[in-house]
Formats: sequence, C-alpha cells, structure tokens
Amino acid sequence: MFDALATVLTQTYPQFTESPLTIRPFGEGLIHETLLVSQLDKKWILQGFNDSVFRFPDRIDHNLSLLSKHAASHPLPFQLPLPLRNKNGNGLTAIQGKNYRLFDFVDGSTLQQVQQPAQARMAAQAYGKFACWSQQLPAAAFEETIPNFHRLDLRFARLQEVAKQLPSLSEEEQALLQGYLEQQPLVNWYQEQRNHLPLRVTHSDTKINNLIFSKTLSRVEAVVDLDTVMGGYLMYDFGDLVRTVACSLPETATDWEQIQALPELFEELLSGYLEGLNGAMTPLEAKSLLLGGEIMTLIMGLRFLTDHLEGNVYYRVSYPLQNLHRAKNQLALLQSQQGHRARFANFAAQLQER
Ligand code: GN1
Ligand code: MG
Repeated sequence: MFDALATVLTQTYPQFTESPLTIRPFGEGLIHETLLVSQLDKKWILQGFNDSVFRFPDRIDHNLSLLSKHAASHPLPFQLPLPLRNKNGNGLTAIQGKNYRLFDFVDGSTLQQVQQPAQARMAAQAYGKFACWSQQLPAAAFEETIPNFHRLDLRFARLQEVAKQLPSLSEEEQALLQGYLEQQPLVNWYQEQRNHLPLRVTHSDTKINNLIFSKTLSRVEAVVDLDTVMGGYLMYDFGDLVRTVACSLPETATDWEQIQALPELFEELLSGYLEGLNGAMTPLEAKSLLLGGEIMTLIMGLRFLTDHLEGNVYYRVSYPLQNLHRAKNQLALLQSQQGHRARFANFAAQLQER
C-alpha cells in the first residue's frame, strides 16, 4: 500500500539505505497522518502534512528554528523532535501530491489516559518546564501558525453563526447548542483576562498523548507535536492537560453518565505544573490556571460541535456522529469541572501557603 512512498523516501532522505522500508499507520492524531517507517533495526515517524489545517508551513519553520536555536544553548531534560531535512535541505517533501515530513523515532510509550497520579505529575512537570524554558524567548517573535487558534470568543461566535445558517437542528443538536450557549459567562471571563495576561510562548496542544514517556513510564523522553507552538496564555497549556488528564474517560467516550473531572488528578497537575514553572509567572497568571481546564474544554467542545454542524470538515472521525458525541463528552466534562471550582481554588490556596 505504501510502496510508492517507500521508493520516493529512499531517494529523498540521506538516512535511508537500499534495504526495503516498511511503512504502517501509527498513533492517534486527528490532524496529520502519522506513519511508522522502519528499515532494518531503525525507525522513523513519517507524517502526512495536513495543509488545509496548517496553511502556513513557513511560519512553522520559523517558529521551530527559534526553538531549536534556543535548545542548542539551553538544553531541556527531554527531546523536542524536529523535522529532518531531505537531500535538498527541505523539511517538507512532496510525494504524489501530498507533503510529508520525516522525524527521528523516539522510543517509548504514549498514554491516552494516565494510569497513576505520578504520571499526571510528571506530564505537568514536563509541560511546566517547557513553559519556563520558552518564556526566555519573546512571544512576539513567534508567528501564528493557525490564526486565532485558541480565541475562545471567536470560536463561540463561530458556532452561533454556523448554527444560524442551518435550516434546522435535531433535538440533540439543539440541546447541546443550548448547553454551550449557557457558557457565555466563561467567555466573558476569558475576554476580561485577555486585557491582563502576558503573552507567552505556548505549546498549545498539551494533550497527554503529545508526550512520549520512557518505556517504563518513569520519565518524559519527548514533547511532540510542536506545530502549534506560538504566542498564547499559560492557562491554555495547563488547561489542555486538565482536559485530557483530570478526566475519568477520554474525549471519544460516549457513556455520558461516567464522564467526570477528577479532582485528585487536577491537584497532581497543578503541583507538577507549578514545580516545572518554578515561579515564572505573574499572580494573575497563577490564578488563571484554575479556569484553564474549563477554557480548553469549552474551546474543544465548541470546535467539535461546529465541525459536526459543518459536516466533519476538520477533525478525522471514525463514524458520522463522532464530532457530535465528542462535543457532548466535552460539555459533560466542563460541567463536572464547574462543580469542583471551590475545591480547585482551595487546593491552590493551600499550595501557596506551603
Ligand atoms: C487536534 O492532531 P491532534 O490530535 O494532535 C487539534 C487540537 C485538539 C485535538 C483534540 C491543529 O490535535 O487542537 O485539541 O485534536 N489540533 C489542531 O483531540 O487542530
Ligand atoms: Mg498529537
């Protein structure tokens, strides 16, 4: 199935020898296509680049080169895998009308959900360290690889616009839309924060599965998926961790009654993230982290519902109603987090007193 791809790769990248290449699908990403390439005992990741989502590959290149220069003089305790250059010196290779990127394979394990509190803490420490490290770079020097990516207010407006254009909604869609529209106060809070929070260099896709742990899950080997590194707020990165770690079930789950926020894991995340950050934030930023999980869960839910109403044009789905279901899942998780606001705030206050 991948024979033509293998032939072109062998000719294009200096890494490969004449021995046969094996290529197979890999991972759980929703945007790029991810393939595992192996030759003898070596492995690489080959990524089919999604250029309808990432319309500015030059901006990605620009941002990644800022990161790699900084990493050369300020090493991190984990890898940041960057695209390998082909024989022409390019990070992107066009093969049969599609662009591909090749990465060194980082050996290890990825998690879709943490199995133990210690893993949540490790994940948060790694992303916190990344945030502390990347703060030494000026956020304004980074280009927006997806314009307005985490602009909650614009995502909220967009859902309403798309819904309005449709002749009718099913009862389930209508109920979900209503549930999301009730989140207007959170959107207002977000807009107010934008007047005060400093712009930082953020990863902007800090899901648990964008970390590669060692095989024994005892340390973080790499932070991957760096295409959305750009200017943002700390609460985005902490928030996407909360969304994907401090939850009873993954974003694909459909047993609505069982979807809940898990305060114990939130507490591990907050402790770990603050340790990693090592004090590099303003008091208001520290406070904003408490609602970061809600912000990111709301953004994802709005995006899933919008995509469902638009006919699944953005996210990969494995069945037609999957985006509707993801939106339903995220609303349940959001509401559950909202029920724990006081507990989260108490915990943060206790941490400060320590
Ligand atoms: C997408 O491709 P992947 O799975 O790493 C998306 C994120 C969402 C996520 C939801 C560029 O990330 O914003 O959080 O799906 N990335 C983009 O699982 O839209
Ligand atoms: Mg990913």
